[in-house]
Amino acid sequence: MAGGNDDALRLDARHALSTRRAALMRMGAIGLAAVFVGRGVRAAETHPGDPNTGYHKLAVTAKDYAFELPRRVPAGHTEITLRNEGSEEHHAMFMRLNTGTTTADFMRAAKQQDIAALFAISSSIGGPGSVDHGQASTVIINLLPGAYVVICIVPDAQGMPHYKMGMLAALTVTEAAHAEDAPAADLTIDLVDFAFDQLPRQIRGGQHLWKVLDTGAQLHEMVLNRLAPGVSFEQAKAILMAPPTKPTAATGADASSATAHAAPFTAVAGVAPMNPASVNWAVLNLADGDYFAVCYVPDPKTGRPHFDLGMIAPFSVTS
Ligand SMILES: [Cu+2]
Repeated sequence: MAGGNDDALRLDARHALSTRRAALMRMGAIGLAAVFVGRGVRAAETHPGDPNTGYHKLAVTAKDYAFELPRRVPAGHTEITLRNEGSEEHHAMFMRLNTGTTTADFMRAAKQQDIAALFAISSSIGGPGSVDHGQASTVIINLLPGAYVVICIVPDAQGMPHYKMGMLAALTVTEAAHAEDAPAADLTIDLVDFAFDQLPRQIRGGQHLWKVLDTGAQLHEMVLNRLAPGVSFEQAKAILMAPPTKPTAATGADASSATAHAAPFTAVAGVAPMNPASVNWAVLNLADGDYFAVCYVPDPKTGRPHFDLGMIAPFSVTS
């Protein structure tokens, strides 16, 4: 890529990203333990058809700003697909309510400024990871009976987490009606503080089933971004690492104009932020290309996103 285009690309993307990153840093400063930075500008892309793993299916649709999903599902290993029909990036985090916590308690806690209020009464078992507009992500999770609320904590350009704008939906998981075995994974990835352990640099194209475990002490996610042709991992990393720009009245306009340009990378699959000891199986159908895995969850101590601490890694897919 020519130097001029390169600079323009970096500048455009940085505006969009740094706005959300700046929002994250502000939230970190007021004690939010788990909200994380927004990311890449979007690009329309087709997504692969429904995977067919043979597991019970749960379809979730994300819009700006709402979820559509059934109110009740049976327990057991479940293939959960999130389709993003919104314009912003979204994920579906499955928050399992603690014993004694009601959905009404959760909805009240969601009105508090600090997301820590949610983690005091529930924990995330993961879910389909963040994807951009037009993309779909699929995971298999062993759903235990109980009360859940599905939320999106990706922030908008002003730093408002989407769950505060309507992206939260109650779900009841009823006693098991089906009891399949756990899926057989072709790869196991540990989310540790702060790395993607055992993520290979080279992956064969096509269908994959990755077992993803949070073996760390913090909340972690794995977002798989596909780099646009001609964009390098180093460029993408530089965009993410760029220091936040000062929020100004013009920043919002800059961010939206930047999205009119080609995206340097697109979120195509992954697993949502999950509490330690959670297990998700990511159902993947990867086209050839260059990718990177990233975790945007902030470290509660420093407020720095995990990718700043090492949780970002490139890989390539070739058939
Ligand atoms: Cu992380």
